[in-house]
Amino acid sequence: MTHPSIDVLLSETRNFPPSEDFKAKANSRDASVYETAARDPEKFWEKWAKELKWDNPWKTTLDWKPPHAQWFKEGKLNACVNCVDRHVLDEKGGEHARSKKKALIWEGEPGDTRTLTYGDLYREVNRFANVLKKIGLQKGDRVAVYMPMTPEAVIACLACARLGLVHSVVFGGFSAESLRDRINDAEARALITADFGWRRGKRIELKKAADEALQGTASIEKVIVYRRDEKEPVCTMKSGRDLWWHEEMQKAAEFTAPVSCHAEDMLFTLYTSGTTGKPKGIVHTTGGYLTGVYATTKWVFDMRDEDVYWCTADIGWITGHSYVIYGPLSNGATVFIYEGSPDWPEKDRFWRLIEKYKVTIFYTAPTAIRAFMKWGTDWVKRCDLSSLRLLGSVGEPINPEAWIWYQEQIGGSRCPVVDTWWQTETGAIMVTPLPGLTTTKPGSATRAFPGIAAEILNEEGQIVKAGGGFMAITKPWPSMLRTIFNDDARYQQTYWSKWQGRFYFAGDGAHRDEEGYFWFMGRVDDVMNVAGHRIGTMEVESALVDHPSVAEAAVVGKPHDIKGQALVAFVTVKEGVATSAALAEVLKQHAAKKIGAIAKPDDIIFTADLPKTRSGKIMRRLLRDIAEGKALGDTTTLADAAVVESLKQKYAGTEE
Ligand code: 7RM
Repeated sequence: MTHPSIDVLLSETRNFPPSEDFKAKANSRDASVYETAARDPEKFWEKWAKELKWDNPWKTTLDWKPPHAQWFKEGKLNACVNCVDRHVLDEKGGEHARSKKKALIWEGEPGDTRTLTYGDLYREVNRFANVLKKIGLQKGDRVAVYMPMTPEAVIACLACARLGLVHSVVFGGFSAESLRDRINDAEARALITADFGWRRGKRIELKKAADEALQGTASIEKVIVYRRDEKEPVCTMKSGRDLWWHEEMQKAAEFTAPVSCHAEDMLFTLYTSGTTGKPKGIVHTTGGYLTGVYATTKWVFDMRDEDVYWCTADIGWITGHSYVIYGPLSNGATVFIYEGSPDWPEKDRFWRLIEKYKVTIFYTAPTAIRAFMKWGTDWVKRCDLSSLRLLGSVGEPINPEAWIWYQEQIGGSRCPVVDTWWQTETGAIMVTPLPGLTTTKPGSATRAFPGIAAEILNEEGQIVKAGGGFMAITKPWPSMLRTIFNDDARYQQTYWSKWQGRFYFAGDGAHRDEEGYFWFMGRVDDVMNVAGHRIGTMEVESALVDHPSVAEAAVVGKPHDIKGQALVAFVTVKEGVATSAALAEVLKQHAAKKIGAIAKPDDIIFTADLPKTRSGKIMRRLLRDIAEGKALGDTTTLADAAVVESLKQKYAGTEE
């Protein structure tokens, strides 16, 4: 798929106003909120923050010393209390009605199931917090989490939050080396992992990867290992370092007092790809983050007590943090989580799950939607999806065709579709329809959430009212990243240098139509988006260059029908190395081994030279044009124009 051009997008005439029924009952029904929030965003956010449970009130809503924000700074609260205790204990310490409500409904890939009420979750989290406390962890310590999608992944994060420990979740699909780098950067003292998880019928041996990672880390003192299947634990344990989750839980105390945290205490760090080789630890703090995810969950997903909500993201990504854990649980919602792949054992697995658990709200990524489209509607039609009442999309631009398919085939033309734009850095949804208020247009994420100052700016930082430019946020918002872990200079450079500290630079290109709706066009930097996952050009290049045969590599994204983008690597080999299809395969595997399967290039193109400027910079733009099969743009700055021509011919030769 080539994402439609802006001209095609803007000629989209279909639009979908909210139904009368939805409008009448929606959590957000008053359109004047956009204006009132814009007039006084601090007041708007303060109102939301007051819906959370605080131990101490704040005095200053916002302290803004660009580019550093502090929200609710004198306030104290605990994120775990807000997600769990508050639904279990009432104000007087008695039992809250929600304690018997389902908090987590889980299904593992092989079909094993578990349900935890809020009361159950409270007990598990308390016990596990005690386990963490007993190994000597203290407020502010970092804890790495490398888990399959099980209730224990959620419990691990919440137990950290209960003690003021900073979790650093590493996606289970990342390699041992990626895990090692993240542990080292965060200087994590403990690692929480599992012996294995299931994916497409295969065991993903997390502990084995963890053991490999730990050979290169000095900071980890203890490893807690969750046993995924008691009948067949599959790992070795290192005595003195490794502890079994289930054994420690048996010995742990029933109650662990929550640690009252400052609003600006770190809640977690999460690594994300940028334009340079090393992923950066995005820092989120407690009060503002929780306020942002709480508010957006309630309004964007229209969350209600009777909903069964399913966000398909893994907790290894920000979507899992904000919209599997903190947003829905702070709302007291019932959250469904599934461990495995959508096509296992059959391509109807998701629809069977929706039918079985009567899921009402479903949130997934365009890449998944495009795969479902390709698999065909027969898989969908055999399941009863009538429980659904709202659909969400996130992670990359959604093409109108996929949007319409989603709305018709999955939503039965009955459910509003919310296309939500946001980032690891923004913490919470920033641009989105409000399902009871916004008339949607397929392919547009529509408007900024109330209280969010989103604009398109030109190179000079002037507002583009209608037209194209750079996506920017012009005022601080509660859930914004506070810095990059241990690298504030990089924080300032990456997000705030483009317009001299005045506005937040998101790295996305976008367009605004006459009505002010946003249309996102993809990244404008060297970050690629493969199947909704962010991956840096330089990260993959470093992985390739690490191979002994490779002299130089340049990686670009090319349009892909399902994944949105796929990776193409242009590689020059070292003197004396013979290129072959076998070597290409070896290099693909090498990238996957170094980073994780998401970093595996689809194509490797060997070339004697890479197109460079006279100052020696690789011209990725030209490589992108070649990979996209486009006419070549301006080549006048090239040191050697012949390189490009021969590459172009070579690339054409690889296409079938
Ligand atoms: C939530 C998440 C962020 C990047 C972002 C965009 C792209 C995300 C949308 C989107 C168009 C959307 N965080 N992106 N959502 N593009 N429409 N609704 O994905 O940090 O992993 O990625 O993803 O390019 O900058 S992320």
